[in-house]
Amino acid sequence: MPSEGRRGAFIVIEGLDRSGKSTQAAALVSRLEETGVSAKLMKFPDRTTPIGRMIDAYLRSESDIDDHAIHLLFSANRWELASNIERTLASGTSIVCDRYAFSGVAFSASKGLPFEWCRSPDVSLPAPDLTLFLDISPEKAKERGGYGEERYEKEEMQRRVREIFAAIATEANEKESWKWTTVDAGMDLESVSKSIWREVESLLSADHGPIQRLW
Ligand code: T5A
Ligand code: NA
Repeated sequence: MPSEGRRGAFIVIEGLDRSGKSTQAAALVSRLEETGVSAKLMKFPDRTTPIGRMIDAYLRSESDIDDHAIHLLFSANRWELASNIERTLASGTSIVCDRYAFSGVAFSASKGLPFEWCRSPDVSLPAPDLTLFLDISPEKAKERGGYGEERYEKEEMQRRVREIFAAIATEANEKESWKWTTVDAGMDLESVSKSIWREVESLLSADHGPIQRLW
């Protein structure tokens, strides 16, 4: 349990489409609360804001937006909630965040935009203390209902996204302050939850120090 005055932990859950991020993020928030750790669920894109509504229309193919412009909107959607993230952590509440800037880079870079260009708008956003990357093969993800409804849910795109996530993982692990852990998301729900909880427990017992910045 966190000691008095300690900031909350910033935990990001990343992964391919249908890897079980939303399921696991909600389960993790419940488990934290049961353990007596105050926790809040966040999600990107947050489709409820004015920027989020533009992103939602784009993802559902109701509008066409230039690749660069939609990338900046995804980033702007994180920036409009960045101070909220900082306030929440400072108040001692932990955040479990369903997707973050890593998705932003992985999806836009897989469309052919330069990797460094993709990273730049997210520079100096709060960095997570732990990123749990739910890894699943595109074949297995496809077996989990609903695949193919939205713009990026195509096997070839998901394959490229997975490769870029692997490159991001290698780089993230070189930075000691923000840990990246790959979780086998092809297992049953309970087993995935257990792997996640093991990582989170060791994070909670450590001292977080000040909030780091991307990248
Ligand atoms: N994007 C996002 C960008 O391009 N740039 C950005 O900056 C950001 C933030 C929408 C898209 O936006 C892109 C990436 C995405 O393509 P989204 O709203 O998060 O992002 O939507 P999805 O990722 O498509 O969300 P999904 O719902 O598809 O995936 P989840 O959350 O990974 O999966 P979940 O938990 O909903 O589970 C999917 C199904 O699988 C089952 C569930 O019950 C559900 O039916 N399931 C399992 N089945 C068997 N075994 C398990 N272990 C299971 N876990 C879950
Ligand atoms: Na989701």
